[in-house]
Amino acid sequence: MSEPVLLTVDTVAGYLSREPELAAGLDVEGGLSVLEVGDGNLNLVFLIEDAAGRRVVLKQSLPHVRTDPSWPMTRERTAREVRILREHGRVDAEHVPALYGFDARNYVVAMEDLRDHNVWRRELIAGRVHPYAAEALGRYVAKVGFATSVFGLRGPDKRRLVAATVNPELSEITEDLVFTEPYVEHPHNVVLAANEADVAALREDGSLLREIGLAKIRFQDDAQSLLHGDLHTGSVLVRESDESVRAFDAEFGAFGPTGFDLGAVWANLVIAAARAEALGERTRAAVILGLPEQLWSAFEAEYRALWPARIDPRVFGNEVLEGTIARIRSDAAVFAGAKAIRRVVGFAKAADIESLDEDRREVAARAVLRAGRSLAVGRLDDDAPGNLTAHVAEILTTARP
Ligand code: SR1
Ligand code: MG
Repeated sequence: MSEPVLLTVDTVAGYLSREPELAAGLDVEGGLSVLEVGDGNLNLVFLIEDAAGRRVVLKQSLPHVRTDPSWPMTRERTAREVRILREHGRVDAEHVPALYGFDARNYVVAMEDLRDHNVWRRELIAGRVHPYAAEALGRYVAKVGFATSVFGLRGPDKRRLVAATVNPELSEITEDLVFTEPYVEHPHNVVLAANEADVAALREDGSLLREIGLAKIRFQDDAQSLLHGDLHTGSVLVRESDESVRAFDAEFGAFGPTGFDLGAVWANLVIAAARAEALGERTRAAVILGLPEQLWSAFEAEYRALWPARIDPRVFGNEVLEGTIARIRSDAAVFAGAKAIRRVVGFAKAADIESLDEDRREVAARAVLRAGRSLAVGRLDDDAPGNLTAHVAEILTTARP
């Protein structure tokens, strides 16, 4: 058996000639234009167009972290992403890219070209908020969260799906990067000298460490629903003309607590708001800070609307719905806190903060760390997203340069 090929811009056309089922109807022989646009931490991404303007995307995993070749990474993650795409697409095709095919030998997935969309994080950085995306993501998380939970799957079906979607290596990365490394000395952690005291304060905060430790256990133990697993604003594509919103890059997907995906969106909106505040764009910061509430409201409304279709209403009465919603709300807040803090302290920082000049970066980083703490711990007193947002807003404005 030959080694898997590693695609380049120059070899994509030949590869598609040999793998016509991945070409998704493109006329390969008539000539292709190929661009490599991967800008995440892990993969190659090729945008391909034929002479007639038909398009497809190929995504191929590298055997290591793209931004750190000394860090090996299982290529099986592509098969796992394909499985998530398939499951999520079955439930909510509107909010994920269409899947065209998968070459398991070479770890290449063919999917819908969404170049007429933009990455939400880049848009937020450029000052374009796309507020409709929060509500769309709330509905997406509710639909897949419900359909892949015990409310949407019979016990044996759910257990089979849990077994088929385990993602040990990438889940461990999340365990380490989100819940452990920011709280210990680790070479992945880099902050401005001026923020070192802020990080030290977090590490001495017993209440925060308790919540982060317990949240890590929930992430590890709880198989509530099939998560996207990395739903930050860089994993979301938006198109203003028809308010299209797509979650992509689900290679970290696995079963976990439903609130984890909501928390990822929430954290990255706090980060975007901290950037806007640091730049003195207060109105925009306020608009962005209002989005987690819209995310939550859309999630809750959709989840409640799906409730009558649940499996086994004999046992799952309305009080179970209330308990489940309360649990997801509380989880979303602590995961938001953890995910906000990790993007400032550890590996894979947020461009929203990193692209600021040093003075503003210091202020924004401090604000995000304090906001993250407030989300993780403050929710114990009051986990209403609106009230938590008010606390976060206060923290961001107090930290103004
Ligand atoms: C080595 S992967 C680093 C990070 O990039 C992804 O976006 C995930 O968030 C992961 O933690
Ligand atoms: Mg990614």
